[in-house]
Amino acid sequence: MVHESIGERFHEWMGSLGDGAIAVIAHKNGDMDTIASATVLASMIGPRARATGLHVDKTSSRMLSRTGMEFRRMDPRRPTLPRSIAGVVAVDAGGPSQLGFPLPVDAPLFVVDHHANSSDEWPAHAVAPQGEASSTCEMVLGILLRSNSAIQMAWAEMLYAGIVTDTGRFRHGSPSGLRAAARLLDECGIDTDDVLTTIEGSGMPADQRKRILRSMGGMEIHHCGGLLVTTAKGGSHESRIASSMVGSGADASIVAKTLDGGGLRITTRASQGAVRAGVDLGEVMSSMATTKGGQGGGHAGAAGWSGEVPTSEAFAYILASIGAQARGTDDE
Ligand SMILES: [Mn+2]
Repeated sequence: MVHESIGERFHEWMGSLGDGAIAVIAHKNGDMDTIASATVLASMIGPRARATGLHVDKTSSRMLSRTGMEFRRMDPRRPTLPRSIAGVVAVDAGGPSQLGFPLPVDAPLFVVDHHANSSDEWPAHAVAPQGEASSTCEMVLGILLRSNSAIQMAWAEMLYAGIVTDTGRFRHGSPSGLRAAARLLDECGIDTDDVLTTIEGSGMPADQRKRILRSMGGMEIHHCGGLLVTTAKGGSHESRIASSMVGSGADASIVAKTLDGGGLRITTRASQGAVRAGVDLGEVMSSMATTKGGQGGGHAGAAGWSGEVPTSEAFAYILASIGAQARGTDDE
C-alpha cells in the first residue's frame, strides 16, 4: 500500500547496473524531502552510493546533524560526480533542470519523484515510475520496504521529517502521508515530538521575521474568478510568505523574488478549497515556462517558476491563469 511497486522497479534497476559508484542526487533547493530521500536511499544502497547535491536548507541541515546521515555538498562553481559512475538516482526533482547541473549523458538514470507537473523532461533512457504521493520520502519508504534492510532509526527520522514538511504538517496529501508516517512508527518507535522540535528549530532571528512581515504588509489583493489571490514581493523565505497569506485567508498567493544573479523566482500556494475549485498551480507554472521561458512546475496547491520576466508581467500571467482555472474557462 505504501508505494511498494516503485520498490520492485528500483531493485530491478539496481540489479541491471555495472560496477562503480552510484550518485543519489537531491534537487538544487535542498529541501527536507529531497535531502531525506537522497541520504536514506544512499545509505540503504551502501558504500558504493553517495547522497549529493548543490544545497542543504536549514531544516535539513538540522536533521542531518541530529541523525548523522551523510550528504556531500557540491562546490556550486564546479559541481562534479565521480568519474566512473554506474548509475544516477535523482530524487524529488520534476526534471533535469531542478538538479542545477548537467548529468552525465549516458549514465543509467532512475528518478524517484512525486511532482505532477514539470516544464522539462528526463532523457528517454530514464526510469521514472509515476506515483501519487504527498512526498518523495513516501516513495523511498516503498523502496525500503521492498529491500532486505531493516529500517534504521536515522532513516525513519529523516523520512518522517520529509513527510511532515512536504505535506505542510499533514495539511495536504494527508491520507498517503499519514499512512506512510504510521508505517514508519510501526517499523521504528521514533519520538515524533522530538523530531518536530528539531524540524522547527529555535525560530528565526528577529530581522528575518521583520522582513517576512514587511513583505506581507506590501501585498496586493486581486479578485480572480471569484477567488481572492494575493501578490507580494519577498526578499527571502518566499514559501513562508506565500503559505502565511493562504493561512490568513487568501485562496491563492503569489510571491516574487528578484534573484541576485538577475532573473525572477516565483513561489505560489493555493488553499484546498481553491484546488477543489479547479486551480492547479503546477499546471500554471509549467505553462508559464512554455509561453514565457524559464523553468516551472510543482503541485496543484504549491508550485514555482524561475526565469527572466518582469515581476508585473509574471503576476499578470499567473493571475489570469488562476482566474481562468477557477472559472473553468482554461482550455483543458
Ligand atoms: Mn517533495
